[in-house]
Amino acid sequence: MIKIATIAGSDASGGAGLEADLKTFEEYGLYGMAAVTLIATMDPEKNWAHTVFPLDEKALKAQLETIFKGVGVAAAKSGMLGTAYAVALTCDYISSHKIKNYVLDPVMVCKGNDEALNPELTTAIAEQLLPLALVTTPNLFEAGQLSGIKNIATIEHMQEAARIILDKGAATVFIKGGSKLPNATKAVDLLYDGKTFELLEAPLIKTNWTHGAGCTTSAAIASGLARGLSVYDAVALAKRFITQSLYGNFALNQWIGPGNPSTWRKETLFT
Ligand code: PXL
Repeated sequence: MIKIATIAGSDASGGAGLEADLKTFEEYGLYGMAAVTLIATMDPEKNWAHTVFPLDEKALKAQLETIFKGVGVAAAKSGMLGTAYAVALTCDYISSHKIKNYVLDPVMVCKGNDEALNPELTTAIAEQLLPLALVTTPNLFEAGQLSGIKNIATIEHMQEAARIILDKGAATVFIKGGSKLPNATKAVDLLYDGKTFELLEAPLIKTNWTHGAGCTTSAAIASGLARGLSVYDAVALAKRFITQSLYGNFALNQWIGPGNPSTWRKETLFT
């Protein structure tokens, strides 16, 4: 059995965070483990406002010890870290256990919330985790924060941001969410390894129910790497996987709706 881990927050509503990661690992036929960094809850009395409850440092370290020392993994990803000690511990365990297939999802916001959760963490993530990651998967907002290019509005802006993020030590960057560029007619994402820019295209799925799409994408890339795919092949397969997942989108309530990572399996079984 190929083992894989996520270091991420728990989304009590189940669509994003480590819940999305574990569902994705399962679809790839992997044995998934999770180190919980924080628990995110949403208040139905307050328009689904998010609250974040970080786990204490000792509890996070004990989970990382269980996973990386006690079991071992073929790949890992990190998502919402939320605290400076979660960034430092992630750096410590990924580097000391020499995890080559490490995917950094530099989560800074939840969908629907415009403000970065912890702006001071952006620097810590860039300095400590970017150089360790084989693939870094910012959305447009996060690519803007990491590169200093605000208002990424064109493919050229995405390319410029990717160049700057590579200069900061990333090995490969995959900027997601070209579907959010003004007047986008396709979901175009950008992969850059310092040599070539690859545009990955998929049909634009018009829905607001995309909660967890970023988490699912980075988990799928890590899963492909765990299975021995090249970076390009892992990213290309992840792009197909997230497109399929978004075809299966649905509403959880009036505020939020996720994709469905199992759509691919159902389509294979029932169509
Ligand atoms: O989608 C970003 C995200 C990541 N991780 C957790 C979350 C969210 C958004 O809600 O709750 C735990």
